[in-house]
Amino acid sequence: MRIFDTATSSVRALDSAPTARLYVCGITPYDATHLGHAFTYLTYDLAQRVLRDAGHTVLYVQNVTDIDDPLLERADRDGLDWRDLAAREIALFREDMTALRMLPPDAYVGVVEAIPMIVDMVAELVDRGAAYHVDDDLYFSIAAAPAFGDISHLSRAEMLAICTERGGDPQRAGKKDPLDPLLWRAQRPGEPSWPSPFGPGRPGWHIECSAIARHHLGGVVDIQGGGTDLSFPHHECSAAHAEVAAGARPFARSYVHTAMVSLDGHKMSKSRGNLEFVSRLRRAGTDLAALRLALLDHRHTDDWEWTAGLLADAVARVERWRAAVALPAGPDATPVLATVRERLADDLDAPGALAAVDAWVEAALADAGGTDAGGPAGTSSRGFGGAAGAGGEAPALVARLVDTLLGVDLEPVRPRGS
Ligand code: 5CA
Ligand code: ZN
Repeated sequence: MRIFDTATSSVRALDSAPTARLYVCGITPYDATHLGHAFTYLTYDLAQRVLRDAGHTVLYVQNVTDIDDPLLERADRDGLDWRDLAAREIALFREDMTALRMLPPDAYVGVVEAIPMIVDMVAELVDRGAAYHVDDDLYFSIAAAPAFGDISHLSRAEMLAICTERGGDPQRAGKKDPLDPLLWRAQRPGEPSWPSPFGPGRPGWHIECSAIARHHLGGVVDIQGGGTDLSFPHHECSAAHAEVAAGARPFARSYVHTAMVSLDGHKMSKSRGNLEFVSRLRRAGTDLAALRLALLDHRHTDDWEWTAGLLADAVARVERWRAAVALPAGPDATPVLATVRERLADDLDAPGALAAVDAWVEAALADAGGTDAGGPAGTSSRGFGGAAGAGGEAPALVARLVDTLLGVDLEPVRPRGS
């Protein structure tokens, strides 16, 4: 499998070791899952499917930022306990991911439960001389990380501008370098805190991912994933923490960043409020196989804009797919299986994979409209139970490959309550 790596700006082969390690940055649970989140998690769901199909064991870890400024601010605004807000949004996220048939991570780890391992890692960075105090807060010195900047390749001016936008504090007095990120934030009045050798407080953002990835995956991760908005400063800083603590590079072999989904001309974001929620679409009775197809019809490397028209098109598409796999027979499906595998292995070209299924569906429907729905004798299809790919076996093979490789269930939609 080949995938686009931000650090080298190139499509690279993933390491072909038997076990593939994926670390994907999870949500900050202060609001519901929107389609941008869903598109990001779909990227790694597909990566997992392709790797498993190729025979790899996949170890997939995702965090959840269940303590951070935006969560405390929202809880305060809405008069909620931050723990209740996080628990509610995490439960909704998990329902949304299940409804979209995302393969779950092997470990889904909250920051609160990970505080001991985070404290250990901060202590290591202190021991290595990579941390310093500003008042009672602890900062990481990027000067200790010679490779800092090698993932996102931004100019210093760009880094400074983006850092302010994405939770950094370059203007704070007393820092050695304005870009130095916070490792441990000393307790402020009214804020939750945990005890530590550096005083009561809570972790900075980036160290959570370094510590959780190291604890649950060990060694070098194959893919560090998230949206493009995480490449800087988040992934740059968490890789720097991990590399300095380990005294070895790299933290990840590939840094994979999913492009942004927008709505009304702007990146869909909780802070801006231009959102389409998975849960709203679910409540509206949306066909979730169609929703998944609508997301799949975009490359993970291209930004795109959500519109209701995309969903309508996907509904029409999935209806044709369902009609075709319900036929008693169809054209040989083994080439479709080969093409879908080949397209997905090529930097997760999901739209290319969908086009291959479309071609089979149209041929099957055209054949069914004619006289002879049969085909030549089947050939065996690796990994799909030795199912023959042609004639009467073909529709079942297509349904299975669409289910397994694309995660789209083509069972007829049953009316609610039955
Ligand atoms: N908790 C941190 C990561 S440690 C965080 O960024 N949380 S988040 O809730 O803001 O985002 C969760 C994931 O969704 C991130 O990978 C982010 O890059 C991705 N994401 C957010 N908005 C969009 C969007 N509009 N399009 C695509 N992906 C998005
Ligand atoms: Zn993260």
